[in-house]
Amino acid sequence: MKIAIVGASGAVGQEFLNILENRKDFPIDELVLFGSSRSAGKKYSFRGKEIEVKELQHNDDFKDIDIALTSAGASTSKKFAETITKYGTIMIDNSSAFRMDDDVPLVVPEVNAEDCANCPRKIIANPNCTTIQMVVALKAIEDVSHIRRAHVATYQAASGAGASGMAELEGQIRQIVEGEKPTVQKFVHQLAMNIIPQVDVFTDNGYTKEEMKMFNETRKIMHSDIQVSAMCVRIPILRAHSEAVWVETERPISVEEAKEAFAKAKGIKIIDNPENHEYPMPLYLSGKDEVYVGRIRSDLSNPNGLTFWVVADQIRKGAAMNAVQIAEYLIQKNLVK
Ligand code: 11C
Repeated sequence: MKIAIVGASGAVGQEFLNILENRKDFPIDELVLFGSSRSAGKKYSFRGKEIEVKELQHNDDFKDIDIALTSAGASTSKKFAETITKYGTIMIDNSSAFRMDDDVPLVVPEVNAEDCANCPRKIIANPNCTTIQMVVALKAIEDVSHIRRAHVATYQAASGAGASGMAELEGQIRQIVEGEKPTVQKFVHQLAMNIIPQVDVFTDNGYTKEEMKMFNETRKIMHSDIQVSAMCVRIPILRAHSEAVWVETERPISVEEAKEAFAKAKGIKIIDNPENHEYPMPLYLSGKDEVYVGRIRSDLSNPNGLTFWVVADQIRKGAAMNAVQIAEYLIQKNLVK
């Protein structure tokens, strides 16, 4: 397999390198790195070799590439999709550019891997990180009883805004300790010592784009009429997003049934021992690949309701790892050119 990473110097690009380096079973004959003119020429080591980042350009560089893992922002994805896919390369795109297009599958392998088989444009979209971790958990419950609605409040790390978001939070903490005024650039307000109830821009209905992604992407991935009402919040931690989720199912599900469903679901680990103060926390789950679920209990306000807490590393399962799992599925099912 000849694999490309587009956006190799970004936070997700670096995680692609890290995952592929350590996933020894992933069959790579050659890895090619692409980036902007700013990143071109940077070198990264991979499986004992130095690889130089090439500038992403409109040429035939993708001719022999089987799979391109792209994470360079929606405008770059739109601009280069044709160049990347024109010789049959499959583009697994981490941006929001094509997610809601009818002829582009939006895939979380634990939920709808089989949608990969139908990709006429050779583009498979990777969902938004907050959606990915929620649908892995929702799928476990959906398999027991159809979920009519979900309410979710997110606690999103600075990593969602990329390497510069993390750098801004670290910089603000340093500036506060040194008695300086924190610099605010990436986020709409100071994030250190604060929480910001806004992720991305507002839409006409009062929800943010991030919140509407959780509504629309969840329905597409799960092939469901589920209603999702989200409140997305940025909190001052570096990486791994957390979510408080309330679901209403068609028939009441007991806590025991829910625990059993989570325990046997793909990609989920349960940490749920409240008596020992054990539940998923982002500090300890950064760098992990699974979706962690805890605080599983009945919703006191709804006889058909369940509530639980979900944590996953936003850069890994929320981005790079999900895309790599899609690539592995394509290879395993012989869906590559
Ligand atoms: C955040 N979820 O935490 C966003 C980042 O649509 O891929 C990812 C945005 C996206 O800021």
